[in-house]
Amino acid sequence: MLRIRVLHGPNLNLLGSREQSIYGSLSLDAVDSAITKLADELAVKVDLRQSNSEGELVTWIQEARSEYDGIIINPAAYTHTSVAIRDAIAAVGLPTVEVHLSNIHQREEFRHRSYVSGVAIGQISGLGSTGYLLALRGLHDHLIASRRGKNTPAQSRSRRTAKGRK
Ligand code: CA2
Repeated sequence: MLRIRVLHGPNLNLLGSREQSIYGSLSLDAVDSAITKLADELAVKVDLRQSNSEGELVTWIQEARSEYDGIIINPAAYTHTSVAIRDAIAAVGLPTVEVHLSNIHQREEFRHRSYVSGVAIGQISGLGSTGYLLALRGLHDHLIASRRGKNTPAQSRSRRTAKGRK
C-alpha cells in the first residue's frame, strides 16, 4: 500500500471561517475528509497534518523519509519564505507535490516566488480544494509508475536535469 503524508501550513486551520472568496468555503476537516475518501478509493494510506510552526513542518517532512512514499504540501505563507522547508524536502528526496488553493501567480508579486517548487515534482495552484485531490491522483500515478520503472514526465525531467540538460 502506498503511503502519503499531507501537510497543511500556517493559518489553513482557518479555512472556511473567513476569506472564503480566496480560499473557498470548505473547512480544513472537510478538505481532509475529501482527501481521505479519495485515498481509500486509491488504496493509499494518508496521514494528514496542519501546523502553524515552520519547525514542526520541517520535522514532519524529515520523519516522512522512513514511513512514507511521498508528500503533498501546501506550505501556505512559508512557500514564499522558507529555505528550511525547501531544504527538508530536498534532503528527504521523497516525491513531493506542492498545492495552493488560490492561484499564487495571479496574486501579489511576493506570492509569485515559491521556494518549494524547485524541489517538487509539480505544483497545483488555483483550483481550490480540488487541487489536493489532483495532487493525490498525480502523486499516486507517479509512485506506481516509479515502482514499475516507467517514466513519468517528472522522472524524465529530473533525469535530464541530472545530466545537465534542462
Ligand atoms: O493559496 C494557497 O493555498 C496559499 O498557500 C494560502 C496561504 C497564502 O499565504 C499563500 O500565498 C497561498 C494562506 C493560507 C491562509 O489561509 C487562510 C484561510 C482562511 C482564512 C484566512 C487564512
